[in-house]
Amino acid sequence: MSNSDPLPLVLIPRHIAIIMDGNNRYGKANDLGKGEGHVAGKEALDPIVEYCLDRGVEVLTVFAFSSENWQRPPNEVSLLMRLLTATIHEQMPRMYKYRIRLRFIGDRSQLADDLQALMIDAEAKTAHFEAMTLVIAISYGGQWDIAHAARQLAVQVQAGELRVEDIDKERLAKYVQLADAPAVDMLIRTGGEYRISNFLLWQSAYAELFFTQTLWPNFEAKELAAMVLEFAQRQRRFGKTSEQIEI
Ligand code: M2E
Repeated sequence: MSNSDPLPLVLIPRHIAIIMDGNNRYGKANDLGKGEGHVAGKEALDPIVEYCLDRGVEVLTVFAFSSENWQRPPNEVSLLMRLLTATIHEQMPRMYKYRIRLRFIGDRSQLADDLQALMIDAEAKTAHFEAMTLVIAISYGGQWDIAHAARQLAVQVQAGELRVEDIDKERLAKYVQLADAPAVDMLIRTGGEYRISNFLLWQSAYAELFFTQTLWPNFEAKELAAMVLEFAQRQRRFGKTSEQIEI
């Protein structure tokens, strides 16, 4: 089967998550100025979104800024914040064109008020779109996500609305970010490191993992297509014992 042949829908990942690593190394390798690697990285997402739309992927989640990224040099943090803001503005016409719902996950309380307002506005304006959901993780950490969910259950216990004995993984699952989305099927990391780096810990419990040396600005839809084919082959092997995905 070639990379571009259609796959049966059961073999298409419903949710792809990407750790877009390698922007700074790309900048150094290409003699770009400080931070310019992130500018290059900004361009790489569009063809990936188009591939996912074309293939019927329901949710694409990208790690734009982690909880840990706050510890980067202040100049880089402020550049990333400006780039995030500019990118959201720039992406809006594409969201309308392709009818993509834009959502954000992460600890918004740490973000500037104008960025928070922009995020709310972008979500509201695209909430009715159904072609695909693009999720941008900003100030996100998987441990924050789980702690934040636990805290909401604790509030219910404290209010006498929930008994401790009724807390289980199904109950907690309703309060993590993206509780209403399918679980992550494929977790991809570019840039050559073999870590999950506190990304969607809960949501990726059963995800197939993919790592590539390719630096994020060089990551192309054809490499993603090859990974999706590999995903389908892994599912098929697994499928030998599973009636549900036997085709
Ligand atoms: C992104 C943000 O490193 C980041 C710089 C800004 C762009 N970027 C990478 C993103 O992840 C917002 C939207 Cl709407 C799309 C992509």
